[in-house]
Amino acid sequence: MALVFGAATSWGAVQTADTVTILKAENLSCGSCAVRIKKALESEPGVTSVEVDIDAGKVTVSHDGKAIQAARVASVVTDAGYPSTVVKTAAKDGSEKEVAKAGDVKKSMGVGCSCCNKN
Ligand SMILES: [Cu+2]
Repeated sequence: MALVFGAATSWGAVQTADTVTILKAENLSCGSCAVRIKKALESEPGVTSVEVDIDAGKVTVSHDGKAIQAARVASVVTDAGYPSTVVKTAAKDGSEKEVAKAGDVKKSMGVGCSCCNKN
């Protein structure tokens, strides 16, 4: 079990970030969107780091594949107001895992930040 630092989790348990999941998120257009997504994900047990690319609408999440699965990662971001689908989820050792399709992504328009909702 590897110790992974850099997580903004407060509960302090040891987590293994053995999985990287890439999401495509909609409605992502400014820095506060990125912060919102990071906060939502980092409060989930098992998530160790979150990278948000606003221009690409891409969210890269390192997480413990057992503690939280890709579909759950996508639904957390969706619930935060950014409808998301799993683009890819893979073990960090390079072996591909089956991509979990977040088939039940629900549209939650109008929940994003005010700057996004302007356009
Ligand atoms: Cu925004």
